[in-house]
Amino acid sequence: MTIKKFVESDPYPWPFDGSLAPDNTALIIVDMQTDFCGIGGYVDKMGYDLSLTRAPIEPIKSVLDAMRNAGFLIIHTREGHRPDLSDLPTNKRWRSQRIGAGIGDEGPNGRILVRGEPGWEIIDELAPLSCEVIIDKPGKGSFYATDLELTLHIRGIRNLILTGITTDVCVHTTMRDANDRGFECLLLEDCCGATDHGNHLAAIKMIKMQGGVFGAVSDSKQFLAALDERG
Ligand code: C5J
Repeated sequence: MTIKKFVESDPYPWPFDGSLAPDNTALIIVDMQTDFCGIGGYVDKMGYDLSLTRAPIEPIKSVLDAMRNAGFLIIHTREGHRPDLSDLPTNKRWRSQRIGAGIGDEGPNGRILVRGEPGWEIIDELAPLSCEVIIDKPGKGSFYATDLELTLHIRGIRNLILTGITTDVCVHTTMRDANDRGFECLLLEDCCGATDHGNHLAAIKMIKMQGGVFGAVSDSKQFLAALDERG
């Protein structure tokens, strides 16, 4: 007999068929890097309120600890570019310079959004373990120009729990791309944050349209309660 497990979520109990287990589900933590939530990083230099992108740190940590203990696959992503900037589109660089946070330029945490620089590293609170997967991506989505899809298929993953920053940009792009590839997606809203709270709320609302057009939305408490149920 298969025991079905659902997370209380909106607009439907997730996953759709109740098949939720460590061998078919992964946690994705998107871009919890100093450049997006640390002092002197890319988001800080653009003048946004860091408390919005730091708010998900503790909720993510609680989900990360529980999923690590239960043996789920953990995936971290990092947005960033090669030191020679050969993978940085000219218009992306131009726009970032225009707003005072030029990608590739020197900042308080080294060169902004450049691989290997201190600002590009994942924050200590959520540091990956050596056994965990890290996906380096040059864009907003985690599938574009990466081996994420191959990694998920090899591990037999069908369900994705989405967390990280920012809700409306990299998390949303990743969720949309995952949904189009047939993955069953759940976004945990307190485990995400945006540079504008209105955009965070709008991004969450968009997911719930059309019966769950990109998947479903829940939070860390409901997710942890579902993990606890029946072990
Ligand atoms: C952005 C991201 N917002 N991680 N990146 O540029 O969402």
